[in-house]
Amino acid sequence: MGAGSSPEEVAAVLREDGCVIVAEAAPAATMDRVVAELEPYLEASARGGSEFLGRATRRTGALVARSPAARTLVTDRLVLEVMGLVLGDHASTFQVDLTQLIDIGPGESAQAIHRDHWAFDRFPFPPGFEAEVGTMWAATDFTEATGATRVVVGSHRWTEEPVEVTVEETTAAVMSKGSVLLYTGSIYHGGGANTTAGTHRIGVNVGYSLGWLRQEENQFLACPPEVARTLPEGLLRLIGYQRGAFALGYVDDMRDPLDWLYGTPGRTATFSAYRRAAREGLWRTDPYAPAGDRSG
Ligand SMILES: O=C(O)CCC(=O)C(=O)O
Ligand SMILES: [Fe+2]
Repeated sequence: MGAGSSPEEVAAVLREDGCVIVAEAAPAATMDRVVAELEPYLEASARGGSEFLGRATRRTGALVARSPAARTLVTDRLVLEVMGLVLGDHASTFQVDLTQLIDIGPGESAQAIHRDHWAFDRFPFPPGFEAEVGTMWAATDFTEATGATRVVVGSHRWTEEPVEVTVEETTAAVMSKGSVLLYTGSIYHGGGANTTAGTHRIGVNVGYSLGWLRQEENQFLACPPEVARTLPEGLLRLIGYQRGAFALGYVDDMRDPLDWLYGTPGRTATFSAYRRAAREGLWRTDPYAPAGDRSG
């Protein structure tokens, strides 16, 4: 779909197919900045220690703390509006689940085909109930040869879990740099094989999940309080500095993590006020305003 598509249009395809590509949703220059900012970390990252993680693949995380350019992807307006439709429709909040730059190097074999929501101890989420949605931003052109992510379109509807899904059943999510693939936690997919002699496939993987689930990447350690205090309110809420549901994740005297972060008194007493603050706060690009500065 084109970058001018509405969130409703993108969400409809995502619900129908389990995945959707939004072409050139970010400028190529943004992708170059992300890679440049993360290059030292990527250099220092070991290759994967298992077949699943990829022995010619390097992964580096903590993107919110390490890369200001990556923050623009994490908070991309279209992506967040789509998440609001496909996750926020059946939960009080959604959150960042993980952030990872994935560099599939030449000679890498295809990753085992899997469902990302297996991470939740293989809890059998009912078909149609999405716990997680991943995004994969192309930081290089994604081609069949470089190892574009492979998906089984429609497999989010499968009620039986087959013993194995083969790469032959998948389609490559071919896309140009700056494009983004959105895919549900329930769709069968995997990183592709890189059959080139010297071309790396680099993707920025940002996952989102329901606010009441444990995050895969621990955002509080990946982005500690001193870094968190430099971030806008919306991004803070996304990485988990808010209650994930009315009663989940409060601090001391039932304060919101944001109030703990800024040393301000708690203020949200009712469920509806909590929910309104969470929904409106997601869009705030300025620092968190302490209690009393706005009506809650
Ligand atoms: O790198 C990719 O294209 C996909 C990676 C993936 O699906 C995973 O690591 O869970
Ligand atoms: Fe995956």
